[in-house]
Amino acid sequence: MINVIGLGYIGLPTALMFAKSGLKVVGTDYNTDLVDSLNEGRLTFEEEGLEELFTDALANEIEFATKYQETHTYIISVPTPYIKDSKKLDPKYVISAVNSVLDVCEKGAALIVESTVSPGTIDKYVRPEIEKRGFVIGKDVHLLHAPERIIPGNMIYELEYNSRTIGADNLEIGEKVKGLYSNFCKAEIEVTDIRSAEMSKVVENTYRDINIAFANELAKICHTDNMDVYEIIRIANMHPRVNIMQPGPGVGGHCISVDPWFLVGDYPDLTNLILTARKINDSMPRHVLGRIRDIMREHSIKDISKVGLYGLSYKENVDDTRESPTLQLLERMDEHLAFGVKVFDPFVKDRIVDHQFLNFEDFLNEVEIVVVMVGHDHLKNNMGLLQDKWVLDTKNICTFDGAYKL
Ligand code: SAJ
Repeated sequence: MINVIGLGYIGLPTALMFAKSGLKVVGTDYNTDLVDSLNEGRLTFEEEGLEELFTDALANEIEFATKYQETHTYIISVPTPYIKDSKKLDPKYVISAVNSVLDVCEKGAALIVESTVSPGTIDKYVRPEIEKRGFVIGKDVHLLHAPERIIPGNMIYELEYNSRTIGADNLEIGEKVKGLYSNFCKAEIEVTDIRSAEMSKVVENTYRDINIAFANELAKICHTDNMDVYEIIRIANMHPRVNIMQPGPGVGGHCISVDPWFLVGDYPDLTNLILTARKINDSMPRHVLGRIRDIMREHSIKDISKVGLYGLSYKENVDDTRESPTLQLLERMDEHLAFGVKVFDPFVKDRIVDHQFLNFEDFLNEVEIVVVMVGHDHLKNNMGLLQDKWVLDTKNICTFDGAYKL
């Protein structure tokens, strides 16, 4: 039996995939409401293909509990936040999960940490914690790191078809755990040491952050001299060795906007490029604010409550609002300015900010300027409704003439 610890955006789909592949799975989370909801057959977030996967896993008798199970395989997928001031990872949830596992696990159990951690975290915090409890690693328990690579919006497909990395203390246990993931993962699985697995995961997300920062910097340059950044990127990308990403209102989510800070926090003297990229991406909400002010001035709109932000999630077609550019923008607006600005997101069904509308047409009725912060399909399918508004399109999705760009 596999006990998956943490039933959030990564842990839940992973647990469901193992169950679908025919293994006995219990998913554990300390959040009673979440566990109750899953036991009553209700999913806790939206994701393409998740409903079907949930149905298949239920048919294979997956269970959900708040208690850790006595077994030989644990997958730990708990949050790894970073401490805002020091930019370092806070390992408290991983440590607490590992301790709870040690309370119940069978001799020789595999503890597989899936949560993204900063390079060195396992040696620095997890290993000593296990040893402190009197367990011999490699004999009483095995410690592994198997970072996930799935992208929200395409998670279920990517669980099956993305290659993966497994970090282990020795090849034998690494190969065993590779065999376990092969139950559902059809792509290559690379076994390496734990430190390399930690580092490669953080490097992957940092690479993407730096490339988005380049696109965002280009957007600012092009705006200054009235050039079309999208046309320039399109043409440049026709070169066989150029692949520039898309500019946007900022970089959100719990991965790309967080992981590079682990490197900056640990290697402050060696991370000029990484830090600059972070700063550029973090500056985008402010750039959007400047563009909103330009448009208000141009059309003599003085009342900020006539501005509507479309999109609260961190990217298209997901309901996850963690570190979202819209929340960053609202934070950056001083109190006076934030007062009255309207917000709508079809995926965010609870009110989480002031002046948030739950109905698109009510939202549109209140505003003269619509700022497209997220390119949800919902908006792409309702473009016609924007025709009589001034539109600032930070995602380059508007199909009509006259929308303002970043
Ligand atoms: N974004 C841009 N321009 C782009 C692409 C993205 O501005 O061209 C923005 C998005 O709008 C969003 C942010 O970047 O605000 C991050 O979104 P994303 O789609 O790039 O990535 P995530 O955070 O959803 O998922 C990433 C993925 N990592 C990589 O592609 C290297 C995913 O594979 C990881 O599993 C995930 O982080 C994670 O959990 O670490």
